[in-house]
Amino acid sequence: MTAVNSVAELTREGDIAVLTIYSPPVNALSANVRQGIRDGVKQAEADPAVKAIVLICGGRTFIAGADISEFGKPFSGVSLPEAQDAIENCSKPVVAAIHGTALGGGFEVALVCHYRVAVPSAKLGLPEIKLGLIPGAGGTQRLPRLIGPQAAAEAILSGAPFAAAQAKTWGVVDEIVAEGHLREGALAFAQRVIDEKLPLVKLRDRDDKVAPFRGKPEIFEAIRKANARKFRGFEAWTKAIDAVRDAVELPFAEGAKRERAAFLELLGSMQSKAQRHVFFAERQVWKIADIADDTPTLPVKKVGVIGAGTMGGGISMNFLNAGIPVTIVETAQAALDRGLSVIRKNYENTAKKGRMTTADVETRMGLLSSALDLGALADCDLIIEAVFEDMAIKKDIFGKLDKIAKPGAILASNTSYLDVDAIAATTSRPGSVLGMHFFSPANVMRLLEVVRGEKTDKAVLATAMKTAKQIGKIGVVVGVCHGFVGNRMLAQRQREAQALILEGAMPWDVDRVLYDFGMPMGPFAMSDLAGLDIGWSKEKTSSSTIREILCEQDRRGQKTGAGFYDYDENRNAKPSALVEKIILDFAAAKGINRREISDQEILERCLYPMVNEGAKILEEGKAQRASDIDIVWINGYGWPVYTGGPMFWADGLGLDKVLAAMQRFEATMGAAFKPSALLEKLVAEGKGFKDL
Ligand code: T1G
Repeated sequence: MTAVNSVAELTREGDIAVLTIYSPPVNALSANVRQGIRDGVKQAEADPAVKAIVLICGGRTFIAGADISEFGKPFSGVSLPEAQDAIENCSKPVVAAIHGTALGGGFEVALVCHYRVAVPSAKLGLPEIKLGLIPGAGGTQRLPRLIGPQAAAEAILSGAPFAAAQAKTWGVVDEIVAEGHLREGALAFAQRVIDEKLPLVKLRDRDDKVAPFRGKPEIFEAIRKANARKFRGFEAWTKAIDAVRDAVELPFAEGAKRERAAFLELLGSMQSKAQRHVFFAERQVWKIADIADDTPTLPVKKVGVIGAGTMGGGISMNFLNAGIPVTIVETAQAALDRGLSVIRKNYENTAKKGRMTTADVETRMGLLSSALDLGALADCDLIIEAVFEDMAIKKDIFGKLDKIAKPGAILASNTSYLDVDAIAATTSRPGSVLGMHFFSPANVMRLLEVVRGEKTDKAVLATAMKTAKQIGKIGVVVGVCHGFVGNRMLAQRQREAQALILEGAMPWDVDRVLYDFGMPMGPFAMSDLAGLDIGWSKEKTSSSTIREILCEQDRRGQKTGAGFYDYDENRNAKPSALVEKIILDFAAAKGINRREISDQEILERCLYPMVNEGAKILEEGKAQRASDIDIVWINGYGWPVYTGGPMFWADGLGLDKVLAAMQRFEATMGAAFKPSALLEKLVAEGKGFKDL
């Protein structure tokens, strides 16, 4: 065995050299790995006894891509293209042996090898688009030459990994070898290459898969059209399509040069910095400052859900999808039946779309039992209350659960706002109580705010976070305060949105500005979708707000065909002259002199107070880190990932700009805009939230 460097070693099996890369956790293409590949291949090539080379990785996976943590830092050492050239121009065949996830630059290294073998469980892919990038080491030029431009564009735009079997079908992988026997399989394949004198295949020389599409720009127009909506606001995707087109229209060298230039431009872009920030932020959320990663957790084999409404049903589906049995409890049979039929219908709709089989539907429904009595939850490990947002009701339920639930059971409330400590105090086991705040629709939205009570045991919190991961959620630990993190910040935006339409804007102006910023929809369209009458009371209503007036006129949102907007039969929204009149009359009655309000003012008044509230949340310790707040907003409300989330976005703007605006607004509109002490401190120190 020869050590090539600290992460690469060469061993010999007969006349085959095995170059093993071992750089945990994922063999990312750090400077050492790039150098180890180049030098290892050159050393093996120079050895006359060597007839072929196998490139394999130790640990959990083949190379999983460029080392994202190196991005943005000064480049050093051997470049990736240099390492790739050593392989592609090697005078001896190089066989990539793939397990785990060959992603991004890792896949691009495999593509310059002359052959590729993989175990069945291996996955391959080009996820660069998720980092605001395009493949930057030949992926956009070699993959189309292997599988054609449409399949390659789909793989690059989706960023989704594909299985070894698909890779074999495409010819991306030449052979699937036995699971757990990758090394032997790769050596046997390499021996065959030697014995049968198979050629040194260079994908860059292939033309048969791209030639038929030359001179047909309409193909790329179609791909652009098909993806425009999904990628609204993003930058990298059109460059990815251009690069694939170049693979069809240009010689390899020219196409590769243009790909590299586009990649480097995106690497320096704000969008890519934002999405790389989110990549690491999504991995930070699981780390809890005072709880060790290996804290023992409690078993969650059986879950109880109280309430079969929209939330209770959606919450139940998460566990059923993960194969965990659920008992759902309601107070009345009709409500229970309705809840169960909604769950079944959701699954059947998914099956109709081909995303699951009818057998899956029955398997999931088979895990679901129901009852009208809380006693049915006595043997549950985790019980999630998802009833009406009323503290008295929740206290009553937790008081009863305390007597019913088995010792050690975790009692969670799905409350969106309320004081989890007060709920816990109604039990004799506050250590077992916390909040698990799902976001509607609960079976779709990834975010789960895990509300840590004053007395929540560490093992209970760790179990809730582990459960979040198990059901495919991204869990964020938040502290007890009104609205926790997401809704507490949302309240700031809602207040300003309502004020703005009295002062001079119209709902469609506010919605347009926030939609153009990148939100999935604006606050008024969102209210219409959710229903304006949530929490509205026919008996108590007194035309005291625009919303009350709309509800009084039966304009309760999309479900009544009218709310802030008028809706046609296809639920397409359009501004309403009637609502405009209601707003003008209401403002006049209040003596408000309306004025022209700029888009910039709308944006600043809706978003800066949210950032300021986020700063207060950090000051109060209700979130562990600013990037957790970014994760909450991206995954709970659709904040555009290409801005990195509210706190990263504010850092990018410059907190001094946010502070100055808040001070301006405070001077004219009062205390709601009072800057937080943390915001003032950071600006005074010339720092950002990232420096916390
Ligand atoms: N660079 C640096 N660190 C990485 C990394 C990477 N590419 N991938 C993972 N890590 C770290 C991660 O931060 C975590 O660290 C640990 O590894 C385990 O990751 C030229 C330019 C491979 C599917 O986008 O998709 O190549 O928190 O918790 O759930 O064209 O990691 O433990 O300290 O996610 O088992 C393209 C990104 C880069 C792949 C494993 N490649 N990684 O998932 O573990 S751009 C990617 C993943 C590129 C080329 C371009 C996943 C995974 P820590 P993990 P996992």
